[in-house]
Amino acid sequence: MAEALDFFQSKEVQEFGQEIARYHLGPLWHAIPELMPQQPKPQAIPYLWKWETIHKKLTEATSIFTPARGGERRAIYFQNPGLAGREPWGWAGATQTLYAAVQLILPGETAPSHRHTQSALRFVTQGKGACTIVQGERLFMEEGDFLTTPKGLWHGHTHPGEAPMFWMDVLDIPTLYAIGGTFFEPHPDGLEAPVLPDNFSAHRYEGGMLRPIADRQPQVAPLGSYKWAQTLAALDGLSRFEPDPFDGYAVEYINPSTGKTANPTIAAWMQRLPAGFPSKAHRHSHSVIYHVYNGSGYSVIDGVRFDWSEGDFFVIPNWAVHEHVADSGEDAYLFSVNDLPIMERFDVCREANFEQNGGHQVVVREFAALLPK
Ligand code: GTQ
Repeated sequence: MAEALDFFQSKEVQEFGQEIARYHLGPLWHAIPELMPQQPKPQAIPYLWKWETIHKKLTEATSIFTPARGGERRAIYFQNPGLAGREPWGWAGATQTLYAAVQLILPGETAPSHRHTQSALRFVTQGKGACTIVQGERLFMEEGDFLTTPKGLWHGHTHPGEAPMFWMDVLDIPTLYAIGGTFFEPHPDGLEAPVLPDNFSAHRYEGGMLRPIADRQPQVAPLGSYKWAQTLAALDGLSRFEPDPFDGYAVEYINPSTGKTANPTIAAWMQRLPAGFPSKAHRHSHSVIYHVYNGSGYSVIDGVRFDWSEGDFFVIPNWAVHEHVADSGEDAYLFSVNDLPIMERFDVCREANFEQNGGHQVVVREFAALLPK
């Protein structure tokens, strides 16, 4: 080892590295530990954003951004501090593969329709009355609804209702950026005109697991909007039995015509953590973005305690050890998205239980969240 260190630090080796760098060449012997660590070493770090901060900044943004000024959508996205500023294009995702944002639309506003190679999903956090138009259908959004807009589908938003409406957007933007696969197209008509009855797909699937016969052939997004009442019913049924030791009661939103994840590249879950249930710690190679839909508690991520309450967002990077507890005396409902479908495509899914200390980490520090002034 000492010999290897001497080798890296020797003048000859250093100078050679500098010399070839002039030709835009690099020496692998320096780079290999960085390029190929023995286990995932994500640049994204565990982090948490408070709802108060996002709500305040988005509300302030209403005086800066209006649809009439252009810019497509009033959304503020999460820049993981471990990634922010590294990229020459000046933006960062919430994790290395996924982008997440909160979007605010006011009554009477319109976000023009467009389509792109990135896949998108939404989770409705607050408000009602706005709708998104996907594949010619107006999907009216209510709190707790999950909506999917896989790649290539036209989508635009409009708000015929009365109160400000907030939702979480998640897209695979960093992944598409990294592979150079970005295509984007505005709709020729601005906002796409609906051609189907309102909430068409949700009504077609009103029975939950019963599939209209026409959907025997796989479709990209036969169900556009997954209503909260049905998600809750799924969790209620599951809650009659033993919770999963790591995640409590958790369900995944699926495409009813294929049985696969509703969105081709992003998995989405809703989970209920029973009050006081001490989930066990583990880690996995996929990364997760959480949104606290309801309740409060804390997660320990790589030994750091992150306290969360309703509306907050937090990130678990790849391979970070984590556990969650709803400690307020009430169940907590956590919406989350993860990049398992991407990891599966590369066949790099791994998972490991945290065995020490009865399966619970020792807390070494508490995370201090930034609150708005
Ligand atoms: O609402 O269609 O946060 O296209 C980022 C890209 C939202 C959207 C985002 C988008 C949208």
